[in-house]
Amino acid sequence: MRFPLRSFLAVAAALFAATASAKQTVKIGAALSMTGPAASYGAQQKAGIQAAVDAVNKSGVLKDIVLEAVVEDDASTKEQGLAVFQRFINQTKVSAIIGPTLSNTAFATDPLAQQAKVPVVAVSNTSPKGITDIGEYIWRVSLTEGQVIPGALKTLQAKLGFKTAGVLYGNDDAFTKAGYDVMKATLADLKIKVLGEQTFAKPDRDYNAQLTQLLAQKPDILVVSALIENASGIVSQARQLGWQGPIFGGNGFNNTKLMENAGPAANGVYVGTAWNRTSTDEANQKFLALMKARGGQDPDQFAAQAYTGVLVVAEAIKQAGNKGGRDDIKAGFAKVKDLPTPLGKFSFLPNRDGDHTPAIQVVKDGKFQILQ
Ligand code: 1QQ
Repeated sequence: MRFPLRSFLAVAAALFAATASAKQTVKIGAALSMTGPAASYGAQQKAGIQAAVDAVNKSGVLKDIVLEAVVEDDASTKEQGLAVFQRFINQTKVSAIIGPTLSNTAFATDPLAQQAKVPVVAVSNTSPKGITDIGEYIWRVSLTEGQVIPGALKTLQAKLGFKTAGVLYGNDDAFTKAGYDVMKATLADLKIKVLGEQTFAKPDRDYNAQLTQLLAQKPDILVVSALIENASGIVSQARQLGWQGPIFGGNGFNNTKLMENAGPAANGVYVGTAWNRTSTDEANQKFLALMKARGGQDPDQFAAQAYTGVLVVAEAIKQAGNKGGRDDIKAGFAKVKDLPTPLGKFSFLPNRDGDHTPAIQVVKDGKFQILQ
């Protein structure tokens, strides 16, 4: 029997259409601080997420699934974070949410996602308690202050030999307070005497009164829990007051804005970090090369963690048998094991927090350098 060309073309076109329509878009909502006090973390996170989405789509690892990142500004506030989560859950109908940037916002938003059964991947929340405790839909890539600070302070004490400390922290933010709790407990464990403690709030820009009080006690080290805008002001003003000693900062300091704002005053700042930028692991080298090729600012820990968040969602989809529904992704997270990422081989702990090796960095010659 002769098969007319016209029928052949019709069948081919139908087949093509079927294949083309088999492509399925999986939306990931990214609630990031693009404005407000956490905006410079958000900029890094957005760059990391977009790079990862493009890399995953280009790799073809998810076969017919195409990832799409929908980025919305949580404005560094609980109120805006809640509005964004509501939109993601009910209107954009995302399969998973990455964010929000601040722990302070996550405590308000994540219960909403938990209730709606939408999986969340925290990529920058480091408050040790309470985040993944919200429920089984809440997972976290970012190491907590409890996973980073004790080891970092111990190593630094052995290196620098400090015996006393002055402590300064923000008392109006869930993360800065939680970081302070970890710092205080660690200093006590290491028998480092706290000579004074001072506080500030996010809108503050003048820390001279608190710093003058602390420096008058002549501590060996200044220990600070702050978000980036406060952190860089504190560092500048401490140096202006003549402080030449070490400053140890919590996770809020892990942002390139520190050197941009504080300039040479940032030299001698030490921070525990979840990202070892000098790692020669293939996944890290690929990340660095990709970010460089895309241009824009030099990536920092926040970019690396956000990039990793997307890789983890992609791996969960793969582990779920290439299915991108909300419950598929949640079930897939439990199967992520030793995934190669810029942060190292990544797995989740049974409590859904992340598990990989941290590092310590110091600002030297105006740059973050990994302490060997
Ligand atoms: C938190 C943090 C901030 C410093 C990062 C955005 O770690 O809010 O948990």
